[in-house]
Amino acid sequence: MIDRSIISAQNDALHDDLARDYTALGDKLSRRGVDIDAIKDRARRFSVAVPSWGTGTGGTRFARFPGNGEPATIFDKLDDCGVIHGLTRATPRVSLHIPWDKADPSDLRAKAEEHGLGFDAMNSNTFQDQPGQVHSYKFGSLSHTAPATRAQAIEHNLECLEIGQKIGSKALTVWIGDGANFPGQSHMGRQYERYLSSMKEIYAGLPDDWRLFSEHKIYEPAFYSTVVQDWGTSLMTAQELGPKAMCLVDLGHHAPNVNIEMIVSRLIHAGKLGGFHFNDSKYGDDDLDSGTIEPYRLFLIWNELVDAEDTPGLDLAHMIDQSHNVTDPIESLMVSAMEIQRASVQAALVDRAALAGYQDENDALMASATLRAAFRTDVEPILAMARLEAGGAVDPVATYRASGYRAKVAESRPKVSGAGGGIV
Ligand code: LRH
Ligand code: MN
Ligand code: MN
Repeated sequence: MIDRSIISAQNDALHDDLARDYTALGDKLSRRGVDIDAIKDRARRFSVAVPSWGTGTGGTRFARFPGNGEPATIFDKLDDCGVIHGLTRATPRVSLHIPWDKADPSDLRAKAEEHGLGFDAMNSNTFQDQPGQVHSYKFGSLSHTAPATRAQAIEHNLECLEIGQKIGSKALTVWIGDGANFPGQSHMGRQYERYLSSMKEIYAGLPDDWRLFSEHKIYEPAFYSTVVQDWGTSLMTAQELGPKAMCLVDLGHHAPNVNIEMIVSRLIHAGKLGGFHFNDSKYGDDDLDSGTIEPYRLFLIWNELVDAEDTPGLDLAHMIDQSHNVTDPIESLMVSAMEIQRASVQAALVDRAALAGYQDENDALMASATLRAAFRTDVEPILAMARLEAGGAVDPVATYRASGYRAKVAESRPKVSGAGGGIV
């Protein structure tokens, strides 16, 4: 993929400066009673899954402007995921979307193993019609009024479980676009009951060691009401389904200004937080690169996760869910993985004993300053050292650019035109 010698040459050039920066930061942290090597080990243990669909250039409903050397198949996508993990050492798993990524499971497994990758949650797709599909999802899928359409959508989810079991996945994420565009279009109560009974059938097919994630989203494609519109409905669903059902929080699926870290805290309290789709947003489900718009919010979410990390049974599936319209997706995914990792490491620097003291004393100013002291710490030397020691690149983007990977794969991958297209 990317020649080891290119990674080494790039790393060698940066090594001395990094070693100096790491020592200086270590001194600074030790004055705060923090052992930098322990934090670095935490950075090394961090991982987040890459969405297969994020490796291609995304689009809007207006247009898609593809880049050169875009992955044409799931195997190309897995090659790109291999590059992302090879350089960042932080993304050892890939999340697949079916039927977009449908292929012989043994071939999928072999290709993933070639890159030392595994598979995270499977994602079903009943928000689009596929060629040859008998029943349309135009008016819904798992909550459709017609039993035959619901049966088809259930069957698709069961097929995802089947494929997932063959490739070593342990979770299924269900997100549906079902809802209504107009008041009165659907009976909101009956529609939810139909959804729930479909989910019960999927849950019944779930292997014992699997989990079922329900992903909420406030709106889009339905613009008046959505069946699983918020964490309330998602939690209710997970509670009704049983212990293997959990909630998945996609950061972009909330109204602007919603306090997502508080949702995280509540779901942890309920024992129902299952995982994340990380991304960032300014207005809605923008699917922008993680940490590019509201890095403090990302930190605050991680602050809740670090605070609760010893909670019995808390086992989170961290995944990215982004759409890259104007950047090279490999670069965006690498930077995003590192930004999520950065937030997790910064959150580990919060002086929790001091914070608890300030909270108990109602010292709002010092409590908030304690969080910001951790957020303001430049942990880049820790992340870079963790990457270096794990065999990755000190500067993944510079190394990737120096490798000429995109131009090389463009020689064998088919050219795609953006004319007329727009999706995810
Ligand atoms: C819906 C969503 C969901 C889908 C993905 C493509 O907006 O976040 O996770 O599977 O986008
Ligand atoms: Mn998502
Ligand atoms: Mn989304």
